[in-house]
Amino acid sequence: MALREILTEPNIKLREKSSAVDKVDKDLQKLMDDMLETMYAAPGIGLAAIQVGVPKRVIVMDIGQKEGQKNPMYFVNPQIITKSKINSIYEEGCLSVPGQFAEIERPDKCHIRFLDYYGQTKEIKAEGMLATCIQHEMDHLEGILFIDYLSKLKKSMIVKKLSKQKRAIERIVV
Ligand code: GNR
Ligand code: NI
Repeated sequence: MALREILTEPNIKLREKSSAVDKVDKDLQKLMDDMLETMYAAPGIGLAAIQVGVPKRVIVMDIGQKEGQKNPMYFVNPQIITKSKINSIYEEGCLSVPGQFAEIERPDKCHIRFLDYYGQTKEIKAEGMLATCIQHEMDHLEGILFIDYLSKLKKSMIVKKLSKQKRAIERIVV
C-alpha cells in the first residue's frame, strides 16, 4: 500500500468527469487499497479516485460506526436507484477543500447499486451520514464539489482563500 497525494481546489483535474470501470482487477484493488490508506491518514471518512488524480468511478469510505473498529467500504461504478424526496442538512467538509466547512442539504436517504472490492454487484439503502457521504463522493465523480452548492460569494471567498494558501505553500517549496 502507498499514500497518494490528495489534490486540492482550485485544480481543474477535480472538475473532470470520471469514467466507468470495466473490470475490478488487481490494479484496481491496489488503487482502492492506496485510496483507503490515504483516506485514513488524512484523516477523512470518504475519498473518490479523482481526489488522487485518477478519473475512475471508484469511492472508498469508512464512516466509523463502531469506535476503534475499521469498517472500510468500496464502491465501484455506483448508481443511485432511488433517493428520498425528504432532505436533511449536514455540515460537510472535503479533503480537497481543506479547512472549509458548510451546511449542505441533500436527500436524506438513497438506494445505491455498485460493484464491491471483488467486482460483485451489491446494493445498499443508505441514510443519515452514510447517505450524505455517498452523495458527496458521487458528486466528485461528476466533477462537483460541495462548495458548488453555496452562494457565488461564499464559494468565491473559499476559492480565494485556498488559492492564497496554495501560493504560500509554493513559495516555501521553491
Ligand atoms: O472526510 C470527509 N468528511 C465529510 C464530512 C461530511 C460530509 C462529507 C464528508 S467527505 C470528506 C472526505 C472527502 O472529501 N471525500 O470526498
Ligand atoms: Ni470530498
